Amino acid sequence: MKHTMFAALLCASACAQAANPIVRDIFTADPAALVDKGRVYLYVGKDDAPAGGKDYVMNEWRVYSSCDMQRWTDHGSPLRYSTFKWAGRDAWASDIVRRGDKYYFYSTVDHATIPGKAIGVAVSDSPTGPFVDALGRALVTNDMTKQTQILWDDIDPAVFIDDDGQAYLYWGNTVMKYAKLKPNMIEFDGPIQTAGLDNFVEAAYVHKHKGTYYLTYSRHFPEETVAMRGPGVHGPWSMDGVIMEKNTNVKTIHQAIVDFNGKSYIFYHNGKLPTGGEFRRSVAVEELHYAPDGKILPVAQTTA
Ligand code: FUB
Repeated sequence: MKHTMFAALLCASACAQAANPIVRDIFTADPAALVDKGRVYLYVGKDDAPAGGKDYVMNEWRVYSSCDMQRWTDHGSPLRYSTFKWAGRDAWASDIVRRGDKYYFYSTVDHATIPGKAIGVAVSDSPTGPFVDALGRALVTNDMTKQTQILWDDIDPAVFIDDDGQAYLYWGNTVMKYAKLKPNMIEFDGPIQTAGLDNFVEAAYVHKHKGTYYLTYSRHFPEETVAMRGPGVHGPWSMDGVIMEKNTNVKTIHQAIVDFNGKSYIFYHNGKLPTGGEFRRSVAVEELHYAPDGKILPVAQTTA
């Protein structure tokens, strides 16, 4: 009850504007979303590349929240790549979940001493941070024992807690990987498994809606978002097809899907702000609809 009243008060005093792109004063990418105590929290990476830049410049994550998906409150930066002392650069894609009274933030960074991308986990008592490194080392790093080094395959973590309380982390580039998490949320419980998926590139994301499990991900490059359905967290997954077409001036798209106040939403990014593009992206959101048989219906991008 206390939470509801607090949320209502916050809602009444909310700020910022509606419509897409959600954030217009900076470039934002790789949305992650969390519904908590009557608000939806949106986590983004900040795209800091200059106009005409040739690569990502991403140093921090930012968090926004809303009670109505229209008015967004800017909560600033809850952590940077340097929150992980072992990281060298790159605040890439992330995901977040609440377990008990703690918030666990899984994030892609570049490892300072092990070549390639790595996944860290940070923890906070609040969805708006500040977050601290929960493990003091990476949860996932490049496997240096392999003859062929793939430096990009440990990116884009997505966390999912099943109804029985078991948590899973999904991630990967080219091959989707996943593993059980221990109840402490900062260690794996068992082996890392892989799944062969049609032209999988990145942005694996598992959610459950009305009893059905959904795996969405970015397929091909430039990327389109596709959806699969399955009976559980391990699949088997069956392909429903494209739910969002590729962007025109950005090759990536990176989705996150949540239910909030009786509706479903898909967050993603495009390059629709003026001077936007490949390394200057913008996060947007659309309402998502399911067919009576549970299939996710294709959704078009909208602007203001
Ligand atoms: O933002 C850097 C990378 O681009 C992310 O990790 C991918 O999902 C793609 O959006």
